[in-house]
Amino acid sequence: MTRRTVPVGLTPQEHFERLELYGFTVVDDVLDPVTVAAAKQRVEHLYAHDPKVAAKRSSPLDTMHLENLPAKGELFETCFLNPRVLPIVERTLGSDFIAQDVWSFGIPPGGPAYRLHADDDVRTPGTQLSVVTIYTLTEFTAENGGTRIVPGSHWIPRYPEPRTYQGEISIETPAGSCVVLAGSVWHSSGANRTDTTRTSMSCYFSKPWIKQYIDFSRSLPAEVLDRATPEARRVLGVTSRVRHTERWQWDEGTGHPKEEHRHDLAQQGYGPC
Ligand SMILES: O=C(O)CCC(=O)C(=O)O
Repeated sequence: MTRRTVPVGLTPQEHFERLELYGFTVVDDVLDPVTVAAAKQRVEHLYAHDPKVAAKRSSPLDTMHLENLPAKGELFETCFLNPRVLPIVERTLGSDFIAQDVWSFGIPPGGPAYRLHADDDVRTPGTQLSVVTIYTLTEFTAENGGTRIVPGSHWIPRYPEPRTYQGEISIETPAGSCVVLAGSVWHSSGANRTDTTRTSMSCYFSKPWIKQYIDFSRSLPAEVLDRATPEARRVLGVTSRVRHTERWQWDEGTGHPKEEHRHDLAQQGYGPC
């Protein structure tokens, strides 16, 4: 049985406290086994066949990184909205948080640990600017590349050096959990010393005024945006994108110019809506 770094059955308040104090928590059993199997099959297919994964790799030991996941399968259009995880994100970042990107990291057999890093571009100890949520599609262990972190390092007003630190741990948890990290805690994927790939899907959230890694309003196919719920559209930043018209011409709900102005705007040379 997989060891668990964080006990099961914690309340949202207890998760929030762990995140605040230690910079991480793990929410148990957030995905059922059928969903885990379907997501794992899909991401592993994409690791093998999506040319955008290969484009970022120069060795079979390099991490397999899928970006813009909601464009890559219906399952991924809502995976980042888990109702047991989002309240922790909301409590930490405020109700207007957005997704920077939804991605997947696969650590192949023999893959080395990535360098310890923090995801925020500035250090703001005591105020979180971002939260990483990593859904485990295989178990995470110290052997297979489970996320390593330095608990409490989000309180330190500088970035890590490229070395190991005392107190560093590997997060261990079964498939179907969600590892929640403060974006500012020193962390990375670990080394995979097993013969199977460590698989995950993640959403990286931030305050709404931080520029997104990807503009989902333009990167997602129209049919994906059409079937997105109001909550998904807000989290994907579709309704908080920077206007390219004057305010009175803009529909905040859709993240596009108001229908009645589109023709005139196009005539005036405004770019595609
Ligand atoms: O996938 C992991 O274990 C770590 C992910 C990570 O380093 C990140 O999201 O910045």
